Amino acid sequence: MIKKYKFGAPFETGTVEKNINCADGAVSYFNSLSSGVFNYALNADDIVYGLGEQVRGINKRGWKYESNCADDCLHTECKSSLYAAHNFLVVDGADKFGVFVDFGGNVKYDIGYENINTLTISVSQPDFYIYIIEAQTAEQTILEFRELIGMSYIPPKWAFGFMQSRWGYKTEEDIRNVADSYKKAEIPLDSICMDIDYMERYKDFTVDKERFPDLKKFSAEMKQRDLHLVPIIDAGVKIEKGYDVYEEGVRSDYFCKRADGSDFVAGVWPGRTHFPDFLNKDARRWFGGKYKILLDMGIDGFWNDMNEPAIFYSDEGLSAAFKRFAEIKDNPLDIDSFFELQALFNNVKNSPADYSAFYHNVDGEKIRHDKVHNLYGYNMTKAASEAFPEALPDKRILLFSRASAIGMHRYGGVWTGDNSSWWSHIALSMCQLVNLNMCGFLFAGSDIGGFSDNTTADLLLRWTQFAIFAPLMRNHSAAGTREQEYYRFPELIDDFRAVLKLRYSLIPYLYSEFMKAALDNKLYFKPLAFAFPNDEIARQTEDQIMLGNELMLAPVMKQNAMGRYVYLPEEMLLVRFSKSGRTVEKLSQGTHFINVALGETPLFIRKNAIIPLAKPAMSTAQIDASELELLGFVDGSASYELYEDDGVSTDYSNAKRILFTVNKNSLTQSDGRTIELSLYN
Ligand code: MIG
Repeated sequence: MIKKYKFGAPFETGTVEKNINCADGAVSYFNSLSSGVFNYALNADDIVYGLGEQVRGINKRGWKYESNCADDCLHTECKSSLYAAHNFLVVDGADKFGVFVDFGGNVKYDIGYENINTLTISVSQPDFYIYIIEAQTAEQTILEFRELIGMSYIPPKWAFGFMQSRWGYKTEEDIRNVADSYKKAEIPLDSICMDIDYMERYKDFTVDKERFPDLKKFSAEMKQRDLHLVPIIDAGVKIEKGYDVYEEGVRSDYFCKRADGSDFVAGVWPGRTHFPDFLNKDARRWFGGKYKILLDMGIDGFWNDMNEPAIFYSDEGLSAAFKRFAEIKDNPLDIDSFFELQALFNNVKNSPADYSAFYHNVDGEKIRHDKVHNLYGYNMTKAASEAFPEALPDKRILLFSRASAIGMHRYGGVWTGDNSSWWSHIALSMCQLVNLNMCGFLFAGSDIGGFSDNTTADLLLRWTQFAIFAPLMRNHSAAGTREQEYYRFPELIDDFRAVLKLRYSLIPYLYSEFMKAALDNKLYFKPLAFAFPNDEIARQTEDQIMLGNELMLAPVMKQNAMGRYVYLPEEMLLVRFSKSGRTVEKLSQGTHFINVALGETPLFIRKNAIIPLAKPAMSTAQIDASELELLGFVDGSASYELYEDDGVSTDYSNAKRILFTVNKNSLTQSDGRTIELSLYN
């Protein structure tokens, strides 16, 4: 059951797709303290899920969070907001309900911080909607919410292949080298990302002629090798005379404006830029149409960056800082003025003052940015997504974004931004992916190996052993850090090859799970608590998660650990995959210490469950699903529904769903393809 409450005159965010009548009276479950502030008394054992891409655990209790899309590259526990604003929470206890705050500005969530027993939601403006979703279980609540917000974005099938990226590939030759090195290492690969250096002076929709003399030809050369190029698009448009995107935007009033009507200036990678007004539908159409420039060169995937939007500096911020600097520079420095001096230019970045200094034009209405701040990246991605069908009808285009709000889940996926090469960030990515799923973001992944800081071979390997299960699987790193393509680590190359091959063997399964999650409204990843709601230990487990109905993942996430404790809510089959093949072991319900050597990927299969495995291939296009192995733990009967389609068209009605059923040791239902059975009991 869903109840909708209206406060003031809300801005229509476009997040909710279903029309629901507004309810009268107070918001269920909550006490309203003052305008926009709602309290809920938590019981000691309530779990609070949600908030999508955030810091900390799967259970969000014990911290205060904020919806405030921010370009922040230090993802530590003390932060309150990263790049996204996912205003959906689920309380799972004696009460079971979801709450969604439909609002584009700042929302604060104190989930047992000030008072360990109180959940407080504070909406920064008086105009918003709140939805309360009630169902029998927490999972059901989430699925009802997902129905409310519409179907999740579906990428092309090749996007489930491995993606290599690095901020530092500058030329065609750099990229060709990456492709060649992967080929030589016999490690599968489907795409290579192009970071900001492909552009001419960081200008959107331009290609640097020296570095990429003929991108169309180059992308065709890569396609020949089953490789897709995925360029980055930044939000800010460089101010430069003669640059058509800039000139058109100025001429048509498509940029965000200051209060006085002039175009707002933000310093980002290209230097001084204007921000396209993605909340203006005409500007959206215009900017989205520009992606065609690259689509026409054979590009079929993009990542949208800097769309919180990130602001390194504004004209106003810089001059205020210079002015203050002039005032204090001749004063004798005491400790306070020293710190003021030190902070002066740092604070110019992403400053709140700037976010309330520019305006959007929404159907003629002027709206101050801070009131809709969290909808900016969402609408940038929507702009691209809505324009794709015009350029390429009926074709799926890969699209993922850094900033997002719920609603954007219909238009693109997300990556979790600039994480670090820290062991704790494997675990963080796991928690983020689970909560992202609840908010509709199924196509998601984190920079494998870590973006900032230097990775190590073992970190990269352990991280990959988890990340092969994420829909978006990308190794990406920052300029200046240790190079972390898999072939850079010859000592472990056979292990990397084995884990990547495992990813490709799993693609028929992963793709089926993803497509069923999107089309049939299911979760891809979920916490153990959803599969075993009455199991107290399962409810508290945050370092193991479920994938589909078949698998439990329990990766090793600690350095130098050659194993880990695993909790099994029921008997399961442990399969360890490595370069020397695989071993299989039945484990009883309870806690076990399992040995997991550095090169081993552990996987748990539930009882009476089977998964399909293909022979490994060097690209998704080469996966031959006419021969499959069914690997399972079966002492009665088990079945699996495989989903297959052409992987590129947006018409899913021609997809095939094939049910495989096994009984003890024999296949009782199939579609006639070659099946090898590996069933254990
Ligand atoms: O200010 O384009 O999160 O993935 O490599 C940094 C350079 C800008 C941030 C993105 C990251 C990307 C980087 N970008």
